[in-house]
Amino acid sequence: MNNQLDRKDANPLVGIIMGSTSDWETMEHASNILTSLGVPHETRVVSAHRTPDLLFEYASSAEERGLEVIIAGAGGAAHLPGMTASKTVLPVLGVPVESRVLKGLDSLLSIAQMPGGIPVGTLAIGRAGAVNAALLAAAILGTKHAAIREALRKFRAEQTDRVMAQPDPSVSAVAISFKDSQKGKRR
Ligand code: RP5
Repeated sequence: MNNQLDRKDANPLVGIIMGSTSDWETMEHASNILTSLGVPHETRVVSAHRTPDLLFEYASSAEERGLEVIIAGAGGAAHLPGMTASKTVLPVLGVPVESRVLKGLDSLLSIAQMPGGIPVGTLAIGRAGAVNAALLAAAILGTKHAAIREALRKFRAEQTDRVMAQPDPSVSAVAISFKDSQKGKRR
């Protein structure tokens, strides 16, 4: 297990919470993106079902602690994002973690189907959702923090450049399979 769990930058603007340490495999992608954009954040396990009092305390104190966005990832009966949203007016972005039995469809529906009045911005299931939650958090913060807005602009430009630099998919496919074949040989 990665020891980045329970990380805390000075003056974090984003809180990344998740229902279990088993969610880290997915949620670390959100943390990595925020780190690459220079967004101070904290990460920790807060479970809606196993630590409900901690969840209430975390969500209700988030604003006064200086957080501006919360990213909440959970799987299965994924109540963490919705319950967090019910205790704060900060924007809450929900990441449905892929569950073993239902492949994350349960997580997705649990997070997306909020009653009118308490919104959770729901992202895609799994890694793409975690990445996009971080990018969306940066976009929200970017309306106020110019440095984050510019970091996001740079990220997007570099992403475009990478695609434009390799327009021929057959060349990339050959390069990838060559890399894979070399990996085996080095071991
Ligand atoms: C949810 O139950 C967590 O968010 C996690 O995705 C899922 C399974 O948790 P563990 O049994 O792996 O702790 O609350």
